[in-house]
Amino acid sequence: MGIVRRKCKLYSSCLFLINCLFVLAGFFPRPLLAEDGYRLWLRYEKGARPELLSHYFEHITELVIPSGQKTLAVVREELCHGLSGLLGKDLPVTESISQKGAVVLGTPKTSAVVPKLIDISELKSCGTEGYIIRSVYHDKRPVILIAANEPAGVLYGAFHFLRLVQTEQPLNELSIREEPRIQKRLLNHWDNLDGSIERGYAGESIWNWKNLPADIDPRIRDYARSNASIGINGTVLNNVNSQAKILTSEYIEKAAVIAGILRPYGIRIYFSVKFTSPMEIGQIATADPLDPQVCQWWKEKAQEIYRVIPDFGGFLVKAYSEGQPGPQIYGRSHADGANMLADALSAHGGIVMWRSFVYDLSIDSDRTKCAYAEFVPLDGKFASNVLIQTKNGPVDFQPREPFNPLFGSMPKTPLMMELQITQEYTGQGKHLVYLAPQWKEVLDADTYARGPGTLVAGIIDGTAENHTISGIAGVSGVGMDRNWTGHHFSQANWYAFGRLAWEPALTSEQIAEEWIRMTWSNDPEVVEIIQKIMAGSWQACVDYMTPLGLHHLMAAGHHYGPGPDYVNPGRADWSSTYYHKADSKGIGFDRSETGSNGVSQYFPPLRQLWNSPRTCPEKYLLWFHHLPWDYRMASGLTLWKELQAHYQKGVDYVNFMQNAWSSLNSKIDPQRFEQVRNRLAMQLENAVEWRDTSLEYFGRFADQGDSRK
Ligand code: GCV
Repeated sequence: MGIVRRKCKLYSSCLFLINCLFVLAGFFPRPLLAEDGYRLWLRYEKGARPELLSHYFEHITELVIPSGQKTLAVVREELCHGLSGLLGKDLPVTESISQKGAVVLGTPKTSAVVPKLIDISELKSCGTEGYIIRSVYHDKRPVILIAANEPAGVLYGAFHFLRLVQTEQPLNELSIREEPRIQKRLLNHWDNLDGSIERGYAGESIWNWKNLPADIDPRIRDYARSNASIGINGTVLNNVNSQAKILTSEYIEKAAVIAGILRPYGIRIYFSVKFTSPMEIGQIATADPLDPQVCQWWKEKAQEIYRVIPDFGGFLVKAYSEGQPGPQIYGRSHADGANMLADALSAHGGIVMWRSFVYDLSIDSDRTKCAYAEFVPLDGKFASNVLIQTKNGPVDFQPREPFNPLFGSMPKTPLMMELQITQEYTGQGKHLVYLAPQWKEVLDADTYARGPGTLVAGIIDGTAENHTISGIAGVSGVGMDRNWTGHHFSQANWYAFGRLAWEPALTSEQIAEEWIRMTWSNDPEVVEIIQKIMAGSWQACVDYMTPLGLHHLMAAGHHYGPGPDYVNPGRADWSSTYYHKADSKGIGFDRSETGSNGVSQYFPPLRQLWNSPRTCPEKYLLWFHHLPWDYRMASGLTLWKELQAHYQKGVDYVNFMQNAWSSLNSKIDPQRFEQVRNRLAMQLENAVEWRDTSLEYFGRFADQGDSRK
């Protein structure tokens, strides 16, 4: 009895202790979990070489920032927070410069100090979001000046400055002038109003619709900070597979609260809208874009939105695609639909982003050709506040696709590019795949649309075709997971998207290095090894999933594992066999002149180059050609052998990534190290499965003749 009582006492003491720990953890919930990935690239940790920073900050002893403006208030907060972490001490903040060295921030309108330190006409060319960072002297004291025309520019300049400090760059003789190349730099959330996320791999939606407008999750503010730090200035809150409910007064009120949190960070909100909303929530019998009642309904809806969200950005529309309704129901065109919405928004400065992701096989039996066929004839017919939002490639965010032939083919219409940050087809939240090289391949591609040198990036930023409006969108991978993106390395894709949206000419290596230094460490060995891991990770994914131009071989529904034999009974183009067309004669989709003639949608000389297997780059070979298994590749191997070699190369690279990561054991915090290690192990298993399943399936055809081996 006595023993039992003592055990009970011991047990309840333990429980008490555990409870105490939980209570304490409640008071200090996050700092105890210092390295869980929540802080993303804004960790602001004191570096391993504090002497470096003390050297630069020896004479810089205060921050001079004007007060009274909301964006400048967040600049002040971020700089104080960031520098305090990085320097290990707090710098005092003042509004007027004293006899000390200082970091001075502001606009000519908000600061009396800024005009004393720079000829403000120099700022003219910086636009509303650009900035200048410069080392100057004031009364012989060193000053780092961060000046812009508008507070948003100061915000971006402040984050740039923090990045320099975080990545241990020299801070003397600064002379930086930056301005974003693309105007609308948006995340697209495929978040549903019930909290689920289409193709989301990092938990539920961060928009807590249920509890808004009463409860505001502090996470939304951290979301805003993170986006502002990489220059993102807009976010579409809801899924393109939209529900009319987003346009009800109840949801507009909720969204207004989110808009209020994002506003000081320079971020506007946008809605994905459903074309039949006037019927679903407006009691109108039609959604015909030429019906005056319908036009009036959208106008009044826009007015209602702008009354509560004065800086509302506009609408994103997925029309007549994958079950979403569109103007075609009424015999109208994409232009009729887009222009009607554009008209409703134009008085308020809003835009319409009309997606070109359509693939009605009755228009062309080759899915890659459908969007071009529908949209190119409409060039010049869209209102001036309409952008056509076009996925990077003509299919659907495959591991690798040639650029979408719409780029360059609609010179009278601004085209936005849609990239996918969430890794729907590239290992979701489980595989380490750094996507910046994929995006760079497309941005840097020469369309030849207006002669050599007409890069996709120039079409997107408006310079190639003289557009005054430009945009780029990334389908967000953000969710409620503590580290935001599921895989710690998927954060790099969010980061890279923002950086490339700001400046498409940055290299993927530059971006990776910045991100590694801020997210992991400035230790040269860590930087070098993680650089290597990231650099080849996309090509590895292409190799173990869909090498040599193969595409869409994922199993049904989830788009994760291999399913080369998958046949969808309802739709040919939702079947893997439609894309690879493997048979005893060979493999690949013939889009040459003698096949579907998909090559004709590209400008010369690409059209001719890609038309012949001999001049088509091998990375796109089976995208454009159906070739015999014993076709001789540049390496001298048969196509079948080459395919096998690529699958193996992909697996080998994952092996390499695993070993390289393990070598960092002592240099990375245990929590993140283990999580990445576990995912790499899973990635290796998956890569092997991809290789084995694909080769087993293709081998059924390829191994039929001796010469093919
Ligand atoms: C939001 C692909 C995805 C869908 C997505 C669609 C789109 O088909 O699998 O989940 O729907 O693209 O971009 O509209």
